[in-house]
Amino acid sequence: MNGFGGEPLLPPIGSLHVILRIFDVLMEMDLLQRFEAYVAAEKKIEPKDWMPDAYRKTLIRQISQHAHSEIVGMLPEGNWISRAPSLKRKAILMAKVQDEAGHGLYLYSACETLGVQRDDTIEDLHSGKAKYSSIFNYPTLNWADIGAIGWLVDGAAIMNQVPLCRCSYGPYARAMIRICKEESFHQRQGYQIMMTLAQGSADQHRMAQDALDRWWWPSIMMFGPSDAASIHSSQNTRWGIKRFSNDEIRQRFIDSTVPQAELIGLTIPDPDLTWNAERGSYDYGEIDWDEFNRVIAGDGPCNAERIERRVTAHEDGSWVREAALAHAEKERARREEVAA
Ligand code: FAQ
Repeated sequence: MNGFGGEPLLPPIGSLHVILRIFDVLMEMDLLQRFEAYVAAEKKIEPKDWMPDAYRKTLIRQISQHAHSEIVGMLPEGNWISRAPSLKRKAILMAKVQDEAGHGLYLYSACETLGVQRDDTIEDLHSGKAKYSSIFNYPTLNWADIGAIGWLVDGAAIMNQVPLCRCSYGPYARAMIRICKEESFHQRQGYQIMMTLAQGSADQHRMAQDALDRWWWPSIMMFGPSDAASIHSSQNTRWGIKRFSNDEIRQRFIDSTVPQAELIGLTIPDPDLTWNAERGSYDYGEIDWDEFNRVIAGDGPCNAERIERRVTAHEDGSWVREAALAHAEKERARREEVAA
C-alpha cells in the first residue's frame, strides 16, 4: 500500500508490542491528518492510496447504492420499450435503458477498486441489505411517465451527480463525468416527450400533467432526507465526497425545474410553491418524510416487485456469466500453451 500520490509508507520500527501499537496509532493519526490535508487540497485519492476505513466504507455504501439504482432504474422504463408510441421513441428508449446498464457497470467497477467483490455487492441488493434510490419504487402507469422520468428523475440525478464529478475518490469522480454527459441527453429526451404531450391534444396534456402530479414529490425526495436528518452529510462533505447538502441540491432542482414546467404549460403540484424574492429561490411545501422512510425501508408501491425482477434476471443470466468465465479460462489456457 502507498501513502498519497504513490509515496511509500514509513516502515514500522521497534520490536516491543506496546511500542509498535503506539507507533501504529501515531502513524494512523499522521496518515489521517495527511489524508485530510490531501483531500482539502483537492487532490484525488486513488485505489492504492491509504484511506481511513470509514472513508472506504462510506464510498462502498454510496457507490454500490448508486450502481444498484442505475440497474433497478432500468425496470420501470424497460416496461415501456415494447409499448413506446413509435419506432423512433422505441429506439431512443432502448438506448437510454442500455445507458443505465452501462452506468451500473462503471459504478460496480469503481466500487470494486475499493476491495469489494461485485457478487457480494449484488447479493446485498438482492437480500435487501443495500438500498437503491427510492424513486424506482414507483410504478410507470403510462407513456407520459417515461417523459416524467427523463425530465424529473434524470434531471434530479444530474443535479446531484455533477458535483460528484469533483468527488475526492478518483475512480468515482471519473465515472461520473461520462455518466453526467449521458444523463443530460436523457433529461432532454424526457422533457421533449413532456413538451410533445403538453402541447398535444387535451387528453395528452392531461396525461402529462397527471405524470407530473405523480412524479414530482418522489423526485423531490430523491435528494435524500433534510439536512437536519442526514447522517452522512457532515463527514462526507469534510472528505470531499459531497459538495452540497441534500437540501441545497433539492432547492437548485426546484428552482431550475419550475420555469421548465411553466414553459410547457404544466403546473407543479405544490400549492405552497411561491417565489421568494429575498432568497432568490422558490419556497416549497412540506415533504412527506413518512412516505420517504416507508419507501426506503422496503415498503413502497413496487419494492417487492423490483427486487423479484432483479433476482430473476440475475438467475436467468447465470449461463452468460458461466459462458464468459469458461471462455476466459480457455483463452488463458491457450495463452499459456503458446508461451510454453
Ligand atoms: N433513496 O445521510 P444521508 C439515477 C438513504 S441514479 C434511498 O443523506 P448520503 C439514474 C442513504 O443511503 C439515482 N435511500 O445519505 C437513473 C442513507 O442510508 P444508509 C441514485 C436514500 O449518502 C435515472 C440514509 O438515507 N443516485 O437516478 C435516498 O449522505 C433514470 C441517510 O441519508 C445516487 O445514488 C434515496 N433517495 O446522501 C437511472 C447518487 N436518499 O446508506 C435510471 C449518489 C438517502 O446509511 C433511470 N448518492 N437515502 O443505509 C448520493 O449522492 C447520496 O448517497 C444521497 C444520500 C444524496 C442519495
